Amino acid sequence: MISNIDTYSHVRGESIYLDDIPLQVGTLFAKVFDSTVAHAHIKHLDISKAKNYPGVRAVIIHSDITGENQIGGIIPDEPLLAENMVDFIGMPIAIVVAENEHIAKKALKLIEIEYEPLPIIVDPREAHRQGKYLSTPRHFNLGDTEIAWSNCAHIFEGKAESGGQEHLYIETQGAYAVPGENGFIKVYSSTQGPTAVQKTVSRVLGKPMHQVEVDTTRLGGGFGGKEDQASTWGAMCAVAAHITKSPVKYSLDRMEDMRMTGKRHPYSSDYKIGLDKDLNIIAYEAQYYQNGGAAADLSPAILERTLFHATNTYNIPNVKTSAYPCKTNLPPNTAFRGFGGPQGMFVIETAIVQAAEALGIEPHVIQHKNLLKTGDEFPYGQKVVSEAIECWTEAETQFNFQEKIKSIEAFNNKNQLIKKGYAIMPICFGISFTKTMLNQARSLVHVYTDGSVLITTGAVEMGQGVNTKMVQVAAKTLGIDESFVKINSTNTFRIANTSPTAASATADLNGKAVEIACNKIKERLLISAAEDLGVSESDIAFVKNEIYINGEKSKLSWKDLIFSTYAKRVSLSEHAHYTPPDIHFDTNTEKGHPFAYHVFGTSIFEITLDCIRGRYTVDSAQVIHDAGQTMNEKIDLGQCEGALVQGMGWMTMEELIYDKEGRLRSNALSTYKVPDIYSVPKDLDIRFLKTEKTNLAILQSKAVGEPPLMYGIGAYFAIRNAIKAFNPKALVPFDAPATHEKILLALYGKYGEI
Ligand code: MTE
Ligand code: LUZ
Ligand code: MOS
Repeated sequence: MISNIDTYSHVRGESIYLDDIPLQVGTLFAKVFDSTVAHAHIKHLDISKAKNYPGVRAVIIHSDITGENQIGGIIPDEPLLAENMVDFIGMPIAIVVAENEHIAKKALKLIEIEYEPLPIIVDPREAHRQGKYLSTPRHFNLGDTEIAWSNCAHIFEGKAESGGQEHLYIETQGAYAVPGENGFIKVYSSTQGPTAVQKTVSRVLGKPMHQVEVDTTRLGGGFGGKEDQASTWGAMCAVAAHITKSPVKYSLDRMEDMRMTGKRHPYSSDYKIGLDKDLNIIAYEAQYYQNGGAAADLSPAILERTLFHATNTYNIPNVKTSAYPCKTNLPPNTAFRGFGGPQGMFVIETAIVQAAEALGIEPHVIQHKNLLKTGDEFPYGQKVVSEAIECWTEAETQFNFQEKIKSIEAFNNKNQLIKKGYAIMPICFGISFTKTMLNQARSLVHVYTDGSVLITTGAVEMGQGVNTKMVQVAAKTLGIDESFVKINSTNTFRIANTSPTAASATADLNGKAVEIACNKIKERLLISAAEDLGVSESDIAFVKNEIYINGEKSKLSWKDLIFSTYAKRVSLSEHAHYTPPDIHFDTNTEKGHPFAYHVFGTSIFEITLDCIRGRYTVDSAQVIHDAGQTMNEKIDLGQCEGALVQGMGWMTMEELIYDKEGRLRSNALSTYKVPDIYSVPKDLDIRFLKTEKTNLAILQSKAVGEPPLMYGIGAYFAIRNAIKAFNPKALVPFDAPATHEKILLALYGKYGEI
C-alpha cells in the first residue's frame, strides 16, 4: 500500500492549486456585485461610475452576455447575472473587471442600484403552503401503509429538523480564464466537474464545447460544493476574458464564498412510524420539506437520494414517503457529502428514538431488530446484498457494547451533574449516481518508450486520494512499480464528457476505465513478450517491472519489453470506457436497481455531558466500516475519520442562520463553528469489516467518500441520551444541530416544541 502521492508536495507547500498557477502578463481580476436583498425587482441599475473608474476594464451585466444567460444544470432556472429580478442575497448582478482586485473592490461601491422589494420566503414549509416548488415533488411507495397501520401495536408521529451546512473547503471557489486563438478559451477551474464548467462556459459564450478547454489539477476540498457551483465562476471569468480579450482571474474571498454559494439543504420533516408487538417496524411514512433556495441547481437529484435513503439500513415492508423541493429566497442549495441521504436518515433515526423513549426501551433494541438482511427489498425495488448485521455484530463484540452500556449506567448512577450518553448508528449508502446516465467514465493511458506510464482520467483529486488509487490500479494491472506511473491533471481535452467527481463513485468508475485501458495494452505486450522470449503468452506474467516465465524471472525487463514492442510499431496507448452493468431506474414507477452496491457500517458514540454548562466531550467513536477489500487502508481510514467528524459538525455545532430577510448571519468563521481538533472523539477507532463478499467496486475496494459522514448522526443521539439521563422528562425537540445553547436549554426543560 502506498502513501498518498500528494503527501510530499503537500507538506512542502509545493502542490499546485488555482491560486498557485503563474499568471500571464495582462491578467485582469474580476469581482462580483451581488444583491443585498433577497427578493425584489431591480428598478434601476447604473454602472457608469464604476465603468469610468481608473483601472476598470469592464463592468459586465446580463445584456453583455453573448450566449445564453443561463447556468441551470438540471433545470434552466438560474441566470448567471440577474436580469430584472433578484431572488436571494448574494445573487450576482454585475461583474467588475479591473487591473487588480483592489481597484475592482473600489469600483463595486460605485455601482448604483434601486430595488422594489417583493415578499421573502425562507421557510420551506411556507413555500410548500404556497405551492412554490423547484421541480415536481416525488413519492416512493412500498407495500401498503394504510393496511399496515391497523396491524401496528405502537404508532408514533413527530417532526424533525436538520440544518444546513457550509462546505468550508479550504480553497474557496475560483477560476482563471485565458483566451487563445480563433475564439478558443482555456479555463483553469477549482471544480469537481470540469465538463460542467466546459458546458456552462460554452453555453454563456455561445461557442461549441470544443472551443473550451477546462483544466483542473486538484482542489483544496470540494465536498459537493464544487460539483456544479464551480461553473458560475468559470463562466464569469470566461465571459470577462471574452469581452476584455485578456486573461481574467476570480478567486473568491471567504465571505463572498459563504454569502454567494449554496450549502447543504436544511430539511423540515414529518414522520409516522408503526411497530408490531415484537418491535418490528412494519410501517413508515415521511414527508420531507427540502429548503432548496432560489434555483433548482442539484436539488431534484438530492431530493431523490433522500427518498432512496429514507429507511437507512432497516427492512420496512410498508413505506410511503414524499419529498417536496421547496423554493425559497436563499442561495440555491447544492450537493454536500451524502447528497440528501443524511437528511433522510436523520428522520428515520429520530422516529426510532422517539418510539424507543415512549416505549421505555433503548433505541438499539429497535435498530438491531430491523437491520437489513440479504434478499430484503428497498422501497425502490432493489434487492439488498447486506453487511448490516455483520457490521453491527462486529461492532458489538469488538467494542464490548454491552459492557459499555453497563459502565455508562453505573457512571450515571454515581454522578448527578455529569452524565454520559451513548448511541449506535448503523448506516447504509447506495453507490452510483442515481441518474443512471452519469455512471460512465473514461481513461487515457500512454506508455512511453522508457517504460514510464502517464494516465489521465475524468476523476478530480480533491483530497480524497483518488489520484493515488488510479496510480495503484494502473501499476497493479501492468505489474509495475507505482513510481513508474504518473497521473495528469483532469482536462476536458484529454478526457471528454466527464461525470462530476461525486457520488463517491469516482474511483470505481474511473478506476475500472484505467484497468480496462491497461489490460488492453497488456494484451499487446503479452503477444510481444511471447515473441521475444519464444514462449506462449499463458506462461508469461508481469511482476515488479520484470517479465516472468512460469514463475521464473526472464532476461526481459518491463523497460526492454516496452522498447521492443514500440520497435515493432505496436501502439502503447489506449483510451477506455467503463460503465457499470445492470443499473437502471424508472422514475414513472420509482422502482429499479439504481445502485451498483451498498456500503454498510456501524458506529458507537459515547459522550460525557457537563449538565451545568451544557458542554460535552465526545469520549469515543468506534466504528466497523464496510470498505469491501480496501486497496489503500490509510486513505480509506482518512476518509472515514474526516467524514465522521464532518457529520458530527453538521449534527452538533455548525449552525447556519439565515434571518427572516434571507440574510446569512453566520457569514464568517467567527459566527459559524466547525469541528476542530478538540471536537474529534478522544478515542476514534475505525476498523474495517473483514468480508469475502464480491462487489462491483474497483479491485473490490468499496467507495468510501460519503458513507461515513452519516456515522456523525450518532453524536447527536448520544448527546440526547445524556440529556435524558439528567432530566428524563425534558422535552427535547428533534432539531439538529444540538448546539451547546440548545443542550443547556434542553437540560432544564426550557427548549420547547419546535
Ligand atoms: N475528501 C476530501 N479530503 N475532500 C473532499 O472535498 N469530498 C467528498 C469525499 N471525500 C471530499 C472528500 C465527497 S462529497 C465525495 S462525493 C467524494 O469524496 C468524491 O470522491 P470519490 O468519488 O473519489 O470518493
Ligand atoms: N451527485 C449526483 C451526487 O449528481 N448524483 C448523485 O446521485 C449523487 N450522489 C451523491 C453525491 N453526489
Ligand atoms: Mo459529493 S456530495 O457527491 O460531491
